[in-house]
Amino acid sequence: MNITSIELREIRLPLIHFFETSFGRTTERRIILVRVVDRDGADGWGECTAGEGPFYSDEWVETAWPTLKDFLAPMVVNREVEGAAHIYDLMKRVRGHRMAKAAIETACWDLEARLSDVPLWKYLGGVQTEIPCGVSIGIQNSPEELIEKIEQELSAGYQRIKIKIKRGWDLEIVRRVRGRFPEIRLMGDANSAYTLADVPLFKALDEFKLMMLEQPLAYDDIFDHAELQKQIQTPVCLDESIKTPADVIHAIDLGASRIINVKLGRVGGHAQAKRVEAIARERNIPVWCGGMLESGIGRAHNIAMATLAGFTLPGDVSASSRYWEEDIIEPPVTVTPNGMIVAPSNPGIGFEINRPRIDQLTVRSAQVN
Ligand code: OSB
Ligand code: MG
Repeated sequence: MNITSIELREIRLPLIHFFETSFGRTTERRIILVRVVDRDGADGWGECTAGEGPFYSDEWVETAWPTLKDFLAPMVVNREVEGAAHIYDLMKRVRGHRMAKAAIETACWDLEARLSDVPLWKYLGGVQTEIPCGVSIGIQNSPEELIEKIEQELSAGYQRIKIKIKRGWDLEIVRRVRGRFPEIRLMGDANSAYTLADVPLFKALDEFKLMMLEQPLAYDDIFDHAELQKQIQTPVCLDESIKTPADVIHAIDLGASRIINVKLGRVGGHAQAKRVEAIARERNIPVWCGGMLESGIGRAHNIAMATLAGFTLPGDVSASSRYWEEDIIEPPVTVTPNGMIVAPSNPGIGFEINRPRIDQLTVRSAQVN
């Protein structure tokens, strides 16, 4: 593989409905897209999952853009490498910035799979021809609106409901939702809103038989989560804290995470995600694919990753129509009436890139040769 040029774009894409977590509300996405081109003009696409501000992670759009343009893309362009599996290592001298790295790395996998004429999910070693889907429902303006949203998603077929929790939107909300839906697969995601001083709250939540509690404590913590897990029945699932394969080993061995949320951007791309999945699978820890309100390109990469054998639980990857008036891929991602996404059969990410739409949405672009 020899990438001769890397094209960056930032697009703006308004969400159909705002998305609110314990760290804030998003109404419009700013998304960096990466297109890698080889010397024969073949291309591949990736998406940077960095958000609009440094809240979910320290990486955000305005750190990712110059890091991609001035450091990462120049490390990859015009270098002869064995293949996409080695791209992450080319960028090793840059510390952190995994979401930016993943944008380039995943684009290279798309290119390589396309050139091999194989769907990316198969190329990565995926084994599941369809993946089970859940939804992540943000904090709403009222409990009634939340209940209504859950009803909608259940009737669309989604297999698991995740609700966001924060101080003041936790125990009573869960009690209400559980009262209305006694049997559903339900979980809560705190996005680091709490500390170990809140153990009594988590003990009280045990009664509601949540599938898991996602990232209750600090975004960079593993140790305290192990302490919390000793004191509650509900399985703890780490999201923000898992950035490297070593983090997964530490979290599992400490008893801090009985389930793991894998996000392609957070761990630095497909090669790292494969390592994370393998480590968890060897230790019988189920994983699932998290979401970052991705456009179709990131969504397609998530689908490919989620076909790996260890992804046994429904993830946060759902239909394009839940997010966008019109996606940037064709066809948009759809979900079957029983809550599955069928892995695509076309080469690479398996969806067409809607170039005119991307051009229309672009607010800045750059090219590295
Ligand atoms: O914590 O999983 C999270 C979105 C943005 C940042 C963090 C998270 C999320 C989600 C949304 O939960 C998942 C999705 O629908 O893409
Ligand atoms: Mg989360």
